Amino acid sequence: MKSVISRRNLITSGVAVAAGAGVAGAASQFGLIPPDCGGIFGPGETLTYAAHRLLTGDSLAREFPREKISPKPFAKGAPPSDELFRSHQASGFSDWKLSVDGMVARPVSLSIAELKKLPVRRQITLFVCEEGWSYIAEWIGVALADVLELAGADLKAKYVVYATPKLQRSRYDSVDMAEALHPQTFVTYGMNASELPIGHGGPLRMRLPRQLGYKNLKYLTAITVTDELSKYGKGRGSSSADGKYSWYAGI
Ligand SMILES: Nc1nc2c(c(=O)[nH]1)N[C@H]1C(S)=C(S)[C@@H](COP(=O)(O)O)O[C@H]1N2
Ligand SMILES: [Mo]
Repeated sequence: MKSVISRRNLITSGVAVAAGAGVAGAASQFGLIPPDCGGIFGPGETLTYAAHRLLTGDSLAREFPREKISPKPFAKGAPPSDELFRSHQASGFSDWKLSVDGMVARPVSLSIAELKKLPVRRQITLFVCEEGWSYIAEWIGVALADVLELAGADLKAKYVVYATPKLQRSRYDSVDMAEALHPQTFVTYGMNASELPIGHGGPLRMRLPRQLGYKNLKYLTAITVTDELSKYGKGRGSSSADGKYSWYAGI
């Protein structure tokens, strides 16, 4: 365990950097400019992202003991009603694939069975929706870092985009490479000791316990490593940010 002192030093130095150079100056110095930095809320978005990154760095989301798992986690929204999704469901998702491409040495397309061969990771963490509800659950899957390593991703790339391109109500989102490589950033296929329920994004879902619910994309089928977000949607790095939400949703 790191001592409280070192964390405090980290925070103090973060504050010093922020105060000394101004958060905006530090933001550009450290490349902490979010893709939704334009528009009237842009400066605020940059301030939040840069300040949060400088202050919290690689901190871990709190993990809970098993007895804290919520007995009835809330599953938001209906599962996809597409023909394609239903046919996958009918075949037990045996043909579900996760593609990994972009700035990678070896583009891959992985089945759930193949993902299950990678080291299994577990976390019992709080899931928080921006609408004000939350629950604690155990999430089981693989580290996104391990998936990126398998594909030989260029770790100097800026972003990892993740999406559901084949579904009718297609969504995409992205994180910076630091968040993608964070040890608690998982591609999950299990929840609370069973398969990931469809209501919670089964068969495959991105889990980022340091970010609000909407970044935790359900029905994941595609991952792309890239330096450039402008070609996705409206270029703000996320379907949510193309709407009214922030690209960075750190909690
Ligand atoms: N594909 C997809 N992923 C999604 C959503 C969605 O509508 N579609 N909703 C998001 C929002 S706003 C929240 S709060 C969480 C809800 O996750 P839960 O139903 O497992 O609690 O999923 C997120 N991921
Ligand atoms: Mo949400």
